[in-house]
Amino acid sequence: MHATNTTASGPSRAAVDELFQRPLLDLVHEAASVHRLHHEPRSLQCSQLLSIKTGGCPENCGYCSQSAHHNGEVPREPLLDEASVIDAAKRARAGGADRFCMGAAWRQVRDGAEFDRVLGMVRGVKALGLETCVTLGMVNEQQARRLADAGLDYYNHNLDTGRSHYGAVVSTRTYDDRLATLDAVRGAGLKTCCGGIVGLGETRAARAELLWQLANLPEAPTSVPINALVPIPGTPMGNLPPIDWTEIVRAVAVARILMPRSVVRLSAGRKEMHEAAQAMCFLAGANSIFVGDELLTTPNPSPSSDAALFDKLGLSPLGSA
Ligand code: SAM
Ligand code: DTB
Ligand code: SF4
Repeated sequence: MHATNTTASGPSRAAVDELFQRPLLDLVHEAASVHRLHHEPRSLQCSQLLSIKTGGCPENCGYCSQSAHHNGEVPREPLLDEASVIDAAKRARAGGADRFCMGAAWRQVRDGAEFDRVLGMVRGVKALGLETCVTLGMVNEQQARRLADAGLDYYNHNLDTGRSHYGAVVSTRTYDDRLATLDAVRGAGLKTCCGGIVGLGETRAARAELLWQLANLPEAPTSVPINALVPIPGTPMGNLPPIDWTEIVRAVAVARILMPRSVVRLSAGRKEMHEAAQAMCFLAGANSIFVGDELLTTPNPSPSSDAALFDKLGLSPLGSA
């Protein structure tokens, strides 16, 4: 099945299912051991997000505040100008972020003045000495090359969930569309940032399927964001019950074991998590977070509460080194 997108060397589905069934503390212990073999366990990669074009998205992702299909859609904002993005990136750098991630509510990149403006933003943010990341929807290899030439380091494009659950989340594009964009991004020599969301009403098996797929891409993503659903009132998934914190820890731990060299980001949903649960995720191998008061359209823990947490846990943001 889908042989072009898998390699023979990755883990089997059965092996991933088995990891998910382990007693939690055994799993966390193994993940922590793997983590310490490959990473400096006290350092934390810190990315800051900015929504550069908000709302009005033609896709119908059931979790998203920016889809034009849902009542829960946030107010629309056109593509920002380059200067205000550079200002925001300077503030992010001053706050200790080491990577600046720009997100646009587009179905796909279209060549033209707006894409040229995004290329200018990438050049400007890179010139500040920050790592750069964008998430712009589907992209072809030629566009990805232009982004790389402008100084882009990472392209974020999530698989969101396992293939079997994908149709319950979005119907305006397919899993194979997502995989094709990831191929284009890789083909252009960009690093991939690719992960998913837990708490979309999926089974543990579908979560295993997502992590199996990520670990079986031709190259494991360099960065793997694990988001917990931030429920948005008025969206199809706005009323789903919150996922138990141990399932988030489990997903982080399995990601760490399956993709030992990748950076695993404890992404959306941290504001709703207890500090102790976040601490267990860091122990289980999460070594990246989003910093700053806002994600794209929803709140994130405040910089002061994060600073207090880093202090309690002995973690150092990369940007402060
Ligand atoms: N439109 C582009 C796309 O879909 O690729 C980029 C922006 S989109 C907001 C980026 C990712 O954020 C999604 O793929 C999803 O994994 C995550 N995300 C969006 N809304 C979320 C929510 N309410 N809770 C958790 N994660 C969310
Ligand atoms: C990712 O995996 N999570 C980020 C980023 N990639 C673009 C987005 C999280 C969005 C959370 C909901 C919001 O703020 O709209
Ligand atoms: Fe659009 Fe991305 Fe939101 Fe889906 S997740 S509706 S593609 S902005």
